[in-house]
Amino acid sequence: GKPKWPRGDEKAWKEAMRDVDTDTPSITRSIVSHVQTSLARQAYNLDDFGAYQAAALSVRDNLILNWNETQLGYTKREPKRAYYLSLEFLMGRTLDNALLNLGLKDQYKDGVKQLGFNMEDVLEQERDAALGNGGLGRLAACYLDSSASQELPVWGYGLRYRYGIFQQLISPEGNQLEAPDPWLEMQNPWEASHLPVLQHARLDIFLPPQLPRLDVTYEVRFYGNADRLPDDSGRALWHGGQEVLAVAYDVMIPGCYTRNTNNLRLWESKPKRGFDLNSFNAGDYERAVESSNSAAAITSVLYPNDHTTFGKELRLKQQYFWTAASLQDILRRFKNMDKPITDFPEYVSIQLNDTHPTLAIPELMRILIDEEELSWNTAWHIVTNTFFYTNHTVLPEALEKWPVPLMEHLLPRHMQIIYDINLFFLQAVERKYPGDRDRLGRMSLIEEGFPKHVRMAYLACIGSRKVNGVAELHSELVRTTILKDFVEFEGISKFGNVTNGITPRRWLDQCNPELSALISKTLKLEKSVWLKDLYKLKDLLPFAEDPHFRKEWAAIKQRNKERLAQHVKTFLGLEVNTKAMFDVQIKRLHEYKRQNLNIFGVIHRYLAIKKMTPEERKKLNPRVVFFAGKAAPAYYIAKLTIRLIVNVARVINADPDTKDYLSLYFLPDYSVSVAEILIPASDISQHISTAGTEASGTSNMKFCLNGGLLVGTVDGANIEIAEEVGENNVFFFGHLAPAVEELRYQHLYHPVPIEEKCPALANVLNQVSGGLFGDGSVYEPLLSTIRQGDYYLLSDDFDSYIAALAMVDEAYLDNTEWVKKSIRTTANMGKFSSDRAINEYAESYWNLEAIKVPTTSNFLTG
Ligand code: 475
Repeated sequence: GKPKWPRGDEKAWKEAMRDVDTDTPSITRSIVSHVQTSLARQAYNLDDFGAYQAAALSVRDNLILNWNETQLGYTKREPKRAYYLSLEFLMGRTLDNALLNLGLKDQYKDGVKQLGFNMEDVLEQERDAALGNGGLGRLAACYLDSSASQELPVWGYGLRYRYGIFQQLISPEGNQLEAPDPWLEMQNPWEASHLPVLQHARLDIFLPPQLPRLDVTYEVRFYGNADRLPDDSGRALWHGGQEVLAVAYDVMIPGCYTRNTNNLRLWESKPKRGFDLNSFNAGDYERAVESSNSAAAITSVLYPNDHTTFGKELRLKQQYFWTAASLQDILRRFKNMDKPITDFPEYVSIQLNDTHPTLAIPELMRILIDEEELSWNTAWHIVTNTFFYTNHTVLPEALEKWPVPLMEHLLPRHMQIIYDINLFFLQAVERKYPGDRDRLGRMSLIEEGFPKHVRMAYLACIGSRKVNGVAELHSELVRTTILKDFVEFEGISKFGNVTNGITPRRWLDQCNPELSALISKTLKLEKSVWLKDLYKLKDLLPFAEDPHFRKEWAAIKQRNKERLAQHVKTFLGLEVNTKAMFDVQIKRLHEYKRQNLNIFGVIHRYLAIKKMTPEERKKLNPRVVFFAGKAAPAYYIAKLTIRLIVNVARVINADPDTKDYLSLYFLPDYSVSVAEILIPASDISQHISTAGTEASGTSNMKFCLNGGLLVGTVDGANIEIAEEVGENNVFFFGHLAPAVEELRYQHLYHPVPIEEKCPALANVLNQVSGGLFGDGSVYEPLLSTIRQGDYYLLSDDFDSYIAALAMVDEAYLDNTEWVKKSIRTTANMGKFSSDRAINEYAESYWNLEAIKVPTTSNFLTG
C-alpha cells in the first residue's frame, strides 16, 4: 500500500505549519528572528543593511510558501506550460516589488519602523540585479511579472552571471570607464566595506530572493566528436570533449495580488569534478585547475554588447550551456507526466527571446533523434510546434551569425543537424521555386564566405511555429526586409506582431506611489483592480477638466522632480533647477538612437540663448536636460558622445549668461533603479531614433504612463502610443521609415555639403570642432560620421527636430493645457501593460490557460 503521509503525527504537522502571516506583530517577529538566527546579529549593532537583509529574508519566507503552493498546483493539474528563454533578465531590485505584489508594503513599513528603521532607507540598501543590457532584458523581467500576475504557468530560464552589466564611471575628462558589477557581493567596488567577512560569504544565498538548488544539476557537453551510426537511423554518437555541470538557482517571481508565484531558473556552471583526477595524477596540476576554471568561466560575465555580435567562443558556450540545461529540465518535467513524447508541443511552448537561444532547436532535434530515437520527421514536427521566435531588431550588425568552424569545433553534432535541416529546407524551397539559385543562396542557413557562417535568425525562423516582431511597424519591417523570402515561402500567417508592454506595478505603482494613490482615489478603485486592468485608466479622462485634480496631478510631478533633484544632489553634488522643464533621454548609447541629435540640439539652443538680450532670455522657459545610458565598452563613437555630453554640460552649466535657462546633466551608471527616479520626473522624454531602426522602445511607454509627454520620431511603439493618446499629445518630427532608404542613397551618390543642406547643424558641428567644449579634435571621429555619410540621417531631421522642440516650448507656456495633455496621456496608456502583451502570447501563440493557486494550503496532502 501507499506509505502513510504525512509521516508521524498529522496534528503535530498541522500545528507546526505556518502560513503567510500578514499582521505587523508577526512581521516584526519574523524580521527579528532573521536578525537573531539567519544573520547572527544583535539588535544593538543592526544597521540599515542588516535590517534590509532581515526584511528580505522574512519576505522570502512568504514567497517560498507561495512558490511551493504554486508549483505543487502546477504539478497536480498538469497544465500546458510555457518557458521564456532569455539570456538577459534585467530585474532591478526585488524587495519593494515583492512587498507591493504581496500587498504587504504597509505592514512591513510599520514593522521596520517599530524596530527603528525607515523603509525608504532599508529599500535603498539593495543592489540591482542587472543581468541584462537594455530593452530586451527588461522586457523579459516585465513579462515574468505579468505571467505571474495573470496566473499563467510560465517559467523563465536564464544564466546566473556572477557579474552583471558593468558599472559605469565617468572620468574627469568625460570618458566612460567600466568596472565589474559583482552584484552577489554586498561590497561596493568603489568603497571599502566595513562589514564582517562572514556576511560576504553568505550573502549570495540570501539575496535577492533566490534559492540554490544544489540537487538540480545537469551535465552539458562541449567539443568532442560526433559519429553518425552506421545504420540508416540518422542517429549519431557524440562523445569526448569537455563536460560541465549546470546548477539551478531559483528566483521567485510573485504575481500581483495573487498567490501565484512563478519561477525564474538561472543556471550556474561548475566543473563536473573539482579537478580532473587523471591529469592530476599525471602531475599536470596546471591542466587540472585549468579545466575547473574554464567550466566556472561560462557563467562568469554578461556580455555588454547590445545590437552587435562579436563571435566570441565563450558567448557561444554560454548559449549552448543554457539551452542544453534548460531543455533537459523541461524534458524531465514533461516526462514526469507519463505522456507520449509526440504530445510534447501540447504541454510545452518555448519562447525564444531573440536568436540567443536558437541552439535549442538543433539541441531538441539531437535529443529526440539520438536519445529518444525518433525519426527525423517526427522530431522536426515536434520541434516546429514547440518553439516561437521573437525578433527584437532589424539592424544588420545585430543579426547573429556564428562561424561554421567554431560551431563544428564546439558543437560537432549540432553542426551536422543544422546542415541536415538546411538540406531538407532548401530541397523544399527548390521544389517551390525550381531553378531559382539566387533564392537558395539568400535563404540558406549557411552564409557563404571565408569562413562560412550560420544565420541564426533564419534557423530560429524555420524551426519555430511562429515569428513575431515587437511593434506593428517593426513586425512589418521583419516581414518585408530580413525575412521577406521566408514570408513568401512559408505564408504570412506564421509572421505576427506582439507589441511590447511594461509592468504597471514597477513602472507606476512602485516608482510613482503618489500618482498611484491619486489614481486609486480618483477612480474609486483599489489599485489591485486597475493595476491588473490598465484600460481602467481611461476613466481618468473626464478629470482632465477638473482644476482641483489637475492641481494634484501637477503637484505630484513637481515632487517627483524634486526627488530627482535630491538624487542628483546626493550623488553628483549638483543643484538642479526644479522650476525648469525636465527633458530626459535615457537608454543605451547608440548612433541609431541618436543621442547625438539631442546633444547637437542642446548646443543649438545654447548658441541661440547666448545671442539673446537679457530681456529676451527672461521670456524663455528654463529647461533641464538629462541624459543617462551606457555605451558598449568597444563602441568608440558612442563613448565619444558621452564625452561630448559631459563637456557640453561643463561649459553651459557654468555660463552665467545661460545657466538659468538651460542646464545639462549626464547621470552615470544608468540602471533600473535610476530609471525609477528619472521617469516619474520627466515633463518630456526623447525617443528620436532614425525611422525604422528602433524596434519598439519600452521606456517611451514608461514615461507616458507617468504623465510625461513624448518627443519622438515616427518609429517603433511611438506610433502606437500616438494612436492611443492622440497625435496632439505627442511631438513627432522627422522623416518616415519608407523615406530612409532613398535618403541614404542620396547621401552616398549625391552628397550635398552639410553647410548647404542644414546650416543650423553645420554651425553646431563647427562650434564643436572649433573648441567651444574643449579640444575639438577629440570629437572629429564623431563629427565626421555626420559630415560624411550621415547614415542615421541627422542632417535630414535636424531642422524638424528643432521645430518640434520649439512646439514643446510653445505648448509648455500654457500650463493648464499641458497638464491636460499629461493626464490624457496617462489615461490612454492601457494598451501598453505587459499583461496585455503576455496574454497575447498566451492566447495566440502558446495556447496557455491561467491556473489560479488556491489561497489555502495543500502542503500536507500534496
Ligand atoms: C530594441 N539587445 C527595442 C526591446 O523588445 C525593444 C542584442 C544583441 C545582444 C544583446 N542584446 C541585444 C537588443 O537587441 C535589444 O535590447 N533590443 C531592444 O529590444 C524590447 O523595445 O526597440 O532595441
